[in-house]
Amino acid sequence: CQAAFRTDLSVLLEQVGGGKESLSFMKQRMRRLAQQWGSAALRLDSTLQHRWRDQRKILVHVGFLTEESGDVFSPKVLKGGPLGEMVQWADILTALHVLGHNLKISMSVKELHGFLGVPPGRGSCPLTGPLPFDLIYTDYHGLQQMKQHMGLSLKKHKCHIRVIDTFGTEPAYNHEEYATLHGYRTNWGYWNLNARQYMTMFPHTPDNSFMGFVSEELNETEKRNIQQNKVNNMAVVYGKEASMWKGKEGFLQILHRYMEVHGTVYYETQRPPEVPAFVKNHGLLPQHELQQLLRKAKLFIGFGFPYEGPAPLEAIANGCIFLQPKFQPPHSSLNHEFFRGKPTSRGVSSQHPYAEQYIGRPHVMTVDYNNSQEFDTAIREIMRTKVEPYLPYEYTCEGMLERVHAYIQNQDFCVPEPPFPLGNLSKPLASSMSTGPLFVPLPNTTALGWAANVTPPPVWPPVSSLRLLASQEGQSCIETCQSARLVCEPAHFRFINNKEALRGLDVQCEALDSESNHVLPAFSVARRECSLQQDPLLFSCAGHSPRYRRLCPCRDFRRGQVALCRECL
Ligand code: U2F
Repeated sequence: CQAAFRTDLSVLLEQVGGGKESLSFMKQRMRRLAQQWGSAALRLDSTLQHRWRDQRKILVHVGFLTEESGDVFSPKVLKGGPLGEMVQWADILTALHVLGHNLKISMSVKELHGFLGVPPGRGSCPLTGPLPFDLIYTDYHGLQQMKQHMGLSLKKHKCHIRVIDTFGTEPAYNHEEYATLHGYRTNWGYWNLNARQYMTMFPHTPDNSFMGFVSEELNETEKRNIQQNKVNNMAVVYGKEASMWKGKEGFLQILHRYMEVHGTVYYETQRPPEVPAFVKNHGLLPQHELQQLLRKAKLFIGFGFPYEGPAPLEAIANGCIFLQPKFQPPHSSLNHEFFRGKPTSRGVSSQHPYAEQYIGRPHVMTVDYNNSQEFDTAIREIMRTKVEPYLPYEYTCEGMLERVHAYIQNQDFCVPEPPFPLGNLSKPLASSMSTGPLFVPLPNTTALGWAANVTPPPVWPPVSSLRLLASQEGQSCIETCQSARLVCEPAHFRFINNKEALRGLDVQCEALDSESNHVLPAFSVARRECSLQQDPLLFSCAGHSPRYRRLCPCRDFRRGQVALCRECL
């Protein structure tokens, strides 16, 4: 079947059902953004020139909202608890619906059974027939539930699964045996998926796929009005739960010297003691009222928690400057309670690294809060600076639709990706080496060694986007690619895991072996040793080691849409 764009959300709203606060929150959000989704759908349809898109049968099983997982989120929706996850699930459901797929939604284990065709009362019976879905979007809780109820057949069907995973899962943690042997075992990892099956909230882990969410978009008139009505000395504090304000009196005092301070902190009967009397606390607001407050405010200020939430993007989209603390050293699962047990060692360099690295000044200021002089100067600078509302394309509805469309049509983890046959690579590589030892643009697929009469399996992202670089010692491929204004592309590792790539980089190997280690392929300059990767599950952009320079498969990306290469659409 062909998937046709949908601009009406009523069927989706019905499917989501009701009752719980979390579902009402999601539905309210869907209704509020419905028009924005509709017009984005029409624009994307015309950009894609009404091209054929396969309609997929998709199951969305939201594990963390099931009673069986304890559902600790729903009761806190109106009490300052996390809403980021619900924002994202609401947007994923909407994107899949708008793209025209055949969608089933499950929020309980019973519904999950029903959709998978597991007979009632035979909970742990393996699913015998074919999987009735092309794709299943779930989370770590849902994955656990599917394992319990599908038994061994999960293994057979797991290539169809996508795991929504806010903070990301690095390959070393995902590989069960490797994680167990090398100390990467955590509460969540070890599912042996292709790491691109994990989908994150921000594009922070290129080993995973970037799913994201959307933020409110403004038209030119709204933007102008906002700029005219900005109150230069009005600040809103980021933090809807009183605990996020604990120990921040000093900063709040400095801030209050210059600005009127507003908050949206949940409270039951009286002002929480953490919130000083000079703060105008509005209590937790419904999303649209928060947007109105942000439209007036000049500054949205974070005090370090929550990490990587949606709110700073909403503030910047409404013309605020976001001020946040730098973390030196970065916070990670190795040094911070919040990240402990999460399947990643990624370091978070500030409260919101995406805002810091992808947006930056003048919309975002990241400063050392331990230096009160620096903090003070930043506030005064913010009051003087004029900014326009700004929303990166990848966080618009059109951007999210474009990305999810590209994943659905092109990512296929069910066909095995063979190691790339080594053919006559040396010629084109050797000739392009003259452009510099560390930068080798690779040629097209035929030149890469496929015989002329063999149709190569579809390669996505296309090989044309690949640029091979060597890292410095101790550097990861994430950093290496970033420093060349490229992004690490794990799907391209299989093209550079070979002798020819080493030769292309002019590496002298006295010994060449192959091992299972998440920093490979790589070479040691001191020992003149080169090692290739033996286990494709361990290909990792994140890995680094002081002893090795890594071979890095970087790729280009579209402006404002880092998930997609220039020729990816
Ligand atoms: C993040 O979760 P949070 O829910 O704490 O993230 P926030 O950035 O605070 O905001 C989520 C939404 O809450 C809304 C706001 C955002 O879209 O519009 N909101 C509101 O409706 N009313 C208010 O008064 C204030 C905010 C992150 F998303 C999660 O993945 C993490 O688990 C969590 C912890 O790091 O942080």
